[in-house]
Amino acid sequence: MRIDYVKLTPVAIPDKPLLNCKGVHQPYALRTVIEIFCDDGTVGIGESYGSIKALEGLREAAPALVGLDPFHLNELKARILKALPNGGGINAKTAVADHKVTDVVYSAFEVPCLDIQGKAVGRPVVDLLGGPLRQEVPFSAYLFFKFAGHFGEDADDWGEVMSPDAMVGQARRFVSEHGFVSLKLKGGVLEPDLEIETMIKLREAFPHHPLRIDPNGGWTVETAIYIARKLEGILEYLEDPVIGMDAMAQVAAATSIPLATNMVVLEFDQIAEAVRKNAVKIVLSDHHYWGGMRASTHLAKLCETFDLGLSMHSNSHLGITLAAMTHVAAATPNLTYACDTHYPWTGVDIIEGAPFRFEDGSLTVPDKPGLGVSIDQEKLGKFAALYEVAGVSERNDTAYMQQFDPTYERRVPRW
Ligand code: GKR
Ligand code: MG
Repeated sequence: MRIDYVKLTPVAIPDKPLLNCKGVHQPYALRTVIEIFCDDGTVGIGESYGSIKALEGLREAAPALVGLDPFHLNELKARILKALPNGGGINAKTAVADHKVTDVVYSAFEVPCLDIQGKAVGRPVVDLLGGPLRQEVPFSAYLFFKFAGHFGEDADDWGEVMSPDAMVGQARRFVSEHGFVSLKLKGGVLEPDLEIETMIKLREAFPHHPLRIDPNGGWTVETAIYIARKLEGILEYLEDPVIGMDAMAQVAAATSIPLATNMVVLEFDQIAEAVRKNAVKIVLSDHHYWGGMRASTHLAKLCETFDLGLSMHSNSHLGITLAAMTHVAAATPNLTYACDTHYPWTGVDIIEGAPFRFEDGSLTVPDKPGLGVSIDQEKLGKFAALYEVAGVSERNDTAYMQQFDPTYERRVPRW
């Protein structure tokens, strides 16, 4: 079996005005949908970032896949490294951390190759990763402060959530609609005392739900230590309170709350420094940038070796990504925390049939051959058309926030 050709479709998917420490989500989140066609008619699918640099990297490397045996993932990596000799990162200047284009492109093409392999041998992808250790994968609710509606538009059905009490209401809806157990708050948005109050109110409303807060490095070391002291005994972990390995180590030394990260440990060679400096206790995996689904299971082995916990990161995404996340999570022995997901915020999908449904906050691992999901071409066409008219090729939460508030400045840390 050989790869005949690769089709890349950038899509724009409607998003909600969700706030973080750098601004607010734009009306559309960008993704790229990948289809790999083999000479025997098998098609493998995948989903990756839609930012312009990721898309350009995918476009540049795609021709190198022609003729490749989809089981030969080592050669896939070699061909991508050769096709993208200049490497580089994919993230916009407004982002705080960056991801390597070669890792991102490899990951993006590995998923459809594994989908093809699974279809060829009649087994779900999880079996190619060593088989499932759990049939149900738990996900966490991803709580966001948010504006009532997009700029110049009416309120959406979530309404405005800009206070601790409103956030408890949002959490109640997530828990009642999806059954989520762990609750994660995107912090760094309101002033620190209000975010402390939010976490305390969430604890009162949900005494048995693990709680996390992630300000994406939006706090200074002093603020982070102040907040950590107030939230001792309340959080299961504190994610990226500050930016930089040394700053994380300073906060870690001052609190008993374990620190988690998807911002200072996002490549294998950063693990050594994190361990040496005792900067983090939990690393977030993500097959889109750690170098694929298999590499995510290798990360798990390293975490076990260094006695680090493992959780899973998410960005705005569709169901192909969710399926891949679920396969990886099911095959990872020490994924001991519920995975993040933005899926409920997206509210639309391009997969055939009904979108994924969380039961008691968990998803059942798909058991059909490959990823277990397929593309509804009509839906794909609709969101591809939206990409063409949306006129956005890069995420810029700061610029969008400036439409709401022209005096807003990007400041990380903010508080
Ligand atoms: O969607 O605004 C967001 C998040 O802040 C996202 O961009 C982060 O990558 O969810 C992510 C995180 O855990 O840092
Ligand atoms: Mg994070």
